[in-house]
Amino acid sequence: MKQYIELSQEVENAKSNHQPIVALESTIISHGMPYPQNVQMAKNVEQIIRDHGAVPATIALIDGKIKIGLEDNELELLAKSDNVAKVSRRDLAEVIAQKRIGATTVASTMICAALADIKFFVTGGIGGVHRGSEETMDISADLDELSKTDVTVICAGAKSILDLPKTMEYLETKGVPVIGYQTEELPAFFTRKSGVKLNSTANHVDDIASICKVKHDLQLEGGMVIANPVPEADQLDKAYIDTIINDAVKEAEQKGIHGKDSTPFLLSKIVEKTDGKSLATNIKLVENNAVVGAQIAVSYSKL
Ligand code: PSU
Ligand code: MN
Repeated sequence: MKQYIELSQEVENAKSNHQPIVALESTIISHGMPYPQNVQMAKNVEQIIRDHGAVPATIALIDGKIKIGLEDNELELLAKSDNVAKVSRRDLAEVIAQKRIGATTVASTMICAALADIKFFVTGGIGGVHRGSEETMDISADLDELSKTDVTVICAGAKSILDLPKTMEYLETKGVPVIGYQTEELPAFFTRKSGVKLNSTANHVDDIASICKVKHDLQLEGGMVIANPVPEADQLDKAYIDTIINDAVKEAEQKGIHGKDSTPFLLSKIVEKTDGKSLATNIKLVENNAVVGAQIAVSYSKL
């Protein structure tokens, strides 16, 4: 297995020094945001994690290797190339075998992080149960991964391109803890509220770290979701963004977009229709998640 995994020097050093490490995904870079904001976001988020006492490890597939920690030129490659594969669990072995460039989703980043023994992972939003899933059966592989792989994912909830109540039901069925950070509601990515009540809330990062510790000690399989709302000042108006999301979902239906293309299509439509306002909020919320994710990882490392 080791032959497929390559740590950057920074991550290698962090491992030897037993420093807390925070994983980052690459689909958010290559299929979630336009260039050059995507690469700037990736670099800023890494720096935020360093500034809060942890070491960032952005994960991607390059030249037949799972890279844990990317150099700036590798981040640039993922941000710019138009032949980057979107890699979920299903695609992992194929893209490595074919030595293609692959961007990892939440699901595959969790797998790779677990292979490298990294316990915390920061992103923007997780995939979920899509609207109309009764017909399409479109449920992100992220959700099943969360039930299998022991990595804690810090995110701003999920976008309301998804069916949020069904996403929560699915996670409950699969036994995945979803903990609101200083919130009692599932955040809806661009907005702090979704109307979906959560079962657990933590008001301090130390409380989250100690829940992680017990879960690891008990060897309970699967991950956890830490739902951290976008800062008040950066959130979008709910009615405004809901209209735009509804239009984007309709357009995807009309164009027959489905499968792995669905989420990237919706994300880019939303950026287009908001004249970039959604992108600014998206970047702010990932940065905010990076702060909290690094704090949780640091707290955990002291237990
Ligand atoms: N949601 C976002 N931004 C993203 C994604 C989701 O707000 O970039 C990406 C993540 O990589 C997530 C993936 O794992 O989309 C989910 O894709 P799908 O719905 O095809 O499983
Ligand atoms: Mn899907």
